[in-house]
Amino acid sequence: MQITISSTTLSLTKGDITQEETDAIVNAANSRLAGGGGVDGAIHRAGGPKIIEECRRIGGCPTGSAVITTGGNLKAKYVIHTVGPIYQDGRHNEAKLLASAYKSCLELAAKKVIKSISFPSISTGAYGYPINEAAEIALKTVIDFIKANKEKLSLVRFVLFSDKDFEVYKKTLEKLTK
Ligand code: AR6
Repeated sequence: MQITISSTTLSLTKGDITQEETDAIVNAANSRLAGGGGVDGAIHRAGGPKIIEECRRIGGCPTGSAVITTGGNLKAKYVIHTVGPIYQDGRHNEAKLLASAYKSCLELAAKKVIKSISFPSISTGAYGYPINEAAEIALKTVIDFIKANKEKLSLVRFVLFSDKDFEVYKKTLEKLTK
């Protein structure tokens, strides 16, 4: 599924983010940038040791922020590492921190003149964020950024790992844009 907003294409796809050919892919990292399971593990396995070496030099990333490294052996030139919130009960600033994670990635991309970027569904795996709520925050944040920063990005992709996650994002995007 794809739509165009102020000359930026926003697309949703099911797949493996490590295979993306956008300028940058986003990693759902932890605040120590230490690597881990899920999409983080997949990106480091596919991208090779250069990425973790740069992560070690950077040292860490607070929740809701983002940092950038090489894409190593990936097709993407860069990996933008962000840290989403660990979901507790929804009353610990989770929504704001999740929006901030997406926004920080988009701002960093714009600053680096990155034209295309792929996101996974941040915080909805090991960090336990309910996917319906997370999808709405993710898509709203991206749409607001695109509208406020015309011409900066040509393509924003969400790469969802399961049919179920894809369906949730698709329904949410339809609801937000109808
Ligand atoms: N491509 C796209 N999406 C993927 C891939 C992939 N190759 N692999 C998994 N996903 P998670 P989090 C999906 O747990 O919740 C790590 O250990 C997955 O199905 O990767 O932000 C870090 O080091 C889910 O929908 O990230 C942190 O400690 C989504 O990516 C912690 O997990 C996010 O799940 C971060 O947890």
